Amino acid sequence: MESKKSPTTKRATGSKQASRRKFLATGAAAAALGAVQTTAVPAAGQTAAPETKSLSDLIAYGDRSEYVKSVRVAVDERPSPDEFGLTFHVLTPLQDSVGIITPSSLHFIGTHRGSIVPDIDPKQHRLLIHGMVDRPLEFSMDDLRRFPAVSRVHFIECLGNHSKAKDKTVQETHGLTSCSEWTGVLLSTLLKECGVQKGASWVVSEGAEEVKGAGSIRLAKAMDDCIAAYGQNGEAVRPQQGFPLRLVVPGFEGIYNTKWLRRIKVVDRYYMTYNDYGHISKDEEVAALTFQWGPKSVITFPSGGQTLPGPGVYQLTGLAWSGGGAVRRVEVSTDGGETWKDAEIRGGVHPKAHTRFGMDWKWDGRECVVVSRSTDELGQVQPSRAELAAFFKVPPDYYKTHGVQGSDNTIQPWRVESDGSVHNAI
Ligand SMILES: Nc1nc2c(c(=O)[nH]1)N[C@H]1C(S)=C(S)[C@@H](COP(=O)(O)O)O[C@H]1N2
Ligand SMILES: [Mo]
Repeated sequence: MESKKSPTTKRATGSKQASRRKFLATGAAAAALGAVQTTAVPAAGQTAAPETKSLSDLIAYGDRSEYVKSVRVAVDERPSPDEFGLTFHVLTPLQDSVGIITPSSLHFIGTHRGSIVPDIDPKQHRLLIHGMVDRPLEFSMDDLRRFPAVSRVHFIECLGNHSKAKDKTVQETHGLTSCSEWTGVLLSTLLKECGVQKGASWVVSEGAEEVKGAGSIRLAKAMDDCIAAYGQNGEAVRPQQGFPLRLVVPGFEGIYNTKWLRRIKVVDRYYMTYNDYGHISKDEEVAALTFQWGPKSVITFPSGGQTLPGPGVYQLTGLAWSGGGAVRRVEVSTDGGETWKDAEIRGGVHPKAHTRFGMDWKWDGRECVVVSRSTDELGQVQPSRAELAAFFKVPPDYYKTHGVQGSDNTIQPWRVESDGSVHNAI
């Protein structure tokens, strides 16, 4: 139904009027058939518009309960969609998450320079693989489905996922990461089909939209666990996530996960692309930090903006993940990092995927600071802001007032006040 479609999938000009006309037309038709009146959940920056759904629509594609209101919000620096229909970063409501899978409709949206989601007909879509290969090949979506598929659970996280002192909720501090089951063909399968030539060492991937999403990854990574994905959580990849085809580069910074994937070129060196602005640094230590995510975790309950009704037993819970592989251990401290206790892993543990942890927690009603820290299968341990400061040889309090360089995988503290309110305690 047109009125339900994300505004970002429409062209910038004339779309408002056209959709309004269509909305009025379908509304009248549905009313004549005795339709059920429901209210759409407002997207960020929009006001709720009444929406009419026919009974057959409600059967055809399910809606969530009208009592469930969890929504994505745009980052406060940039409204989305803006007056030109461009979408910038949009945050997943992690505070409401359960389990490890992000519903596709709540997956964060990351666009480097803002984009209008391209409206791609999968029948017309092609993936070209060329460059240093024996046989350059063009794959239709039907061609891709003739190769063996894999389904794997992986997180995607934007480099911009920085926790700042001004951020109030876990959606604001950590909402630029989400986790889906991705289905598609391993990139290695397709590259082998084309025959990678000797001397090739990098691949460049390109998306189909106006602001071309492109990025270079090492051939070794491309041959390892990257997926040309057409499926997300049991159905087609969502338009905002790259329909009909996206690259999933497990564990790497979000920007390498090229959406609306249309071209892969096999090359013998790193290619700078439009996206490299701000993502490459002459400082080698900083540059290294922008590639693969380190171990990370965050407590989603209790977290900023929530309120505990009073002392008593609660389930403290959160998410842990690492670009280095599977999460091996999550420790929790309820005294700001003085003493630590192992949390339980609750649910599936997948490499390079969100992993749910939890523990019974008895709150005595006194002010306290809760923190979590994860360790991955490589033995890497999530650092605190003070540890990061020591590593980079800056004053211990430096990262309370300055942004973290590169990717921010530092420990997130939440302060629970004696009145039960929870606040960001960076
Ligand atoms: N074609 C294209 N691919 C893209 C982008 C883009 O703007 N265009 N944004 C990248 C960035 S910066 C991130 S963080 C991830 C976000 O993926 P998501 O929107 O599915 O969450 O997609 C990456 N792939
Ligand atoms: Mo990103």
